Amino acid sequence: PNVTSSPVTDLPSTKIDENIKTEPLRPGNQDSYEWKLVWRNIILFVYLHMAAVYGAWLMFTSASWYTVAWAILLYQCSALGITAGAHRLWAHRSYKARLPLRLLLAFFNLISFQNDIMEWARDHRVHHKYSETDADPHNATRGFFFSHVGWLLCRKHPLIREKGKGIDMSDLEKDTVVKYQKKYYLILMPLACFAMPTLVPMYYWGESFKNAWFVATMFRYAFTLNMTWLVNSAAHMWGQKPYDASINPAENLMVALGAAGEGWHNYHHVFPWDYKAAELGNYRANPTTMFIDFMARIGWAYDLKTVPKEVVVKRCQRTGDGTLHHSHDGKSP
Ligand code: ST9
Ligand code: ZN
Ligand code: ZN
Repeated sequence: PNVTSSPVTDLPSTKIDENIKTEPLRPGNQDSYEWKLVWRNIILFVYLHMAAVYGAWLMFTSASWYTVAWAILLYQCSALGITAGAHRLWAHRSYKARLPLRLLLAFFNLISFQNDIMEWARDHRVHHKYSETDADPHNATRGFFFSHVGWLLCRKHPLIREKGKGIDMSDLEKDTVVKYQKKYYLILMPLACFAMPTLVPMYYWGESFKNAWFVATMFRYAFTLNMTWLVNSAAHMWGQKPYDASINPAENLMVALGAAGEGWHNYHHVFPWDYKAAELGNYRANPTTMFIDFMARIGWAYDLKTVPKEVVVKRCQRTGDGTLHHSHDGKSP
């Protein structure tokens, strides 16, 4: 349909504060506060990625298959700590979780080391509210590299802090699990992300320190980080836009596959409160939804929020790029 340019003003996810929608930064035309490099981070991330390449080599040449399986398990658990935890539960409140599930997700989240839940959720709320502006921590209009990892290598744009102050975080301040995860983060995170992943293979199946460290810890951590970052870079650049053609976030199957179901990013930016972070059923490349549904069955998750199909269909007709055609049988496709 030819509705791609119609203004979108009815949804919080796409509401952009025109006051702060500034020129995207261009090379050679940056204000002096931009690209204040943080060398500590650059050095650590260069080491991490070199160690991860070595770990990938060891994975095929000398590590035990148990260690490889362990790395895969850690990837899946830490992914859930981000997707089902920091993202869909805490940042978006798209469902509610009882204490045991919150504890489990907070623990998984520590394995992923992507900053504490509070910091992650605040950055993410700012990202949705001020998408593709200087107040967006990983503003994708600054290019693939910046939105992928560059934003973690330099000082934040002052607008992030300024606009971030206005974000309501009171719900998370009241969550004791989030509070304690933050309070003890610098003790718990190194244990969960680095010590435990390395020591378990050494203790339980006699793996060498070298294999355990480079495969289960360095490679697994770098891999999980990059899969997450692809949501900010690739899924903000490439893919179809059936729900809103006027925004950058897109439906990207490859990203969904690597990021436990978080690649359906056009839908997610239009309907961020949907616990599935995607429209289509059948768990299409969406293990996180499967996990939340399972938790709902055992009563640990409840109040799962979603969007009625009619609302989605209308929105597609109004603002989508016409790449998705809904069937009219009343069932979800
Ligand atoms: C990592 C995070 O990798 C990845 C997040 C990805 C998000 C993806 C989202 C996509 C959707 C979900 C998909 C999930 C898919 C998962 C798939 C899994 C397979 N509002 O930070 P500072 C304040 S982390 C309000 O030092 P600098 C702040 O409170 C990797 N205020 O800024 C502070 O105030 P005060 C590991 C804010 O100095 C002040 O500003 N971690 C906000 O510019 C300064 O804060 C790292 O590498 C806000 N939003 O430094 C660490 N933000 O002084 C990386 C900040 O009063 N971080 N403030 O306390 C750093 O080293 C630094 O933050 C920095 C910026 C160098 C990047
Ligand atoms: Zn996004
Ligand atoms: Zn989100």
